[in-house]
Amino acid sequence: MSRTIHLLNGPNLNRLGRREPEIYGRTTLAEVEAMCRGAAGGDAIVFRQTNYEGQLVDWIHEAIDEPAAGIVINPAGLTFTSIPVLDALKMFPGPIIELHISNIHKREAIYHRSLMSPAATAVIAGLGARGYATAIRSMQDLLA
Ligand code: DHK
Repeated sequence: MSRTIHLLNGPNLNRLGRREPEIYGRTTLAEVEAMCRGAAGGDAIVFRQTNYEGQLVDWIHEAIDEPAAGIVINPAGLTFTSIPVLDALKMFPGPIIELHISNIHKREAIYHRSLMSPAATAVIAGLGARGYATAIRSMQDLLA
């Protein structure tokens, strides 16, 4: 049975590779997507990015209704502010991996408290762009 993993990205991640490379590295979002598709093997990947909170909420609803097997989400700055994204994630019945390229706990205090983590099965932070492929493989382990 084919299964789909939804990989959702929040604001400013469209500029990955050009955005504060000393923090986020020089890998572009397109390169990240290719890495994820390579890591996914037989699983289908829905890979999306938005700068808008409501669009992220709508995509989580799509994952709920499909239903997707799992969600990997980097909510970016919405991690620390968005109750609507948290509320949507709480409706998803499958595993959720919260992903951050940087180690948010080593950064400024505004990045230390994720609103998303109570809804997450697991959290990955600080592995850089390679964390996305790690998240895909970890999601497959969770789904095994
Ligand atoms: C990405 C962002 O855009 C920031 O707002 C977060 C996260 C960190 C990341 O490390 O992927 O603080």
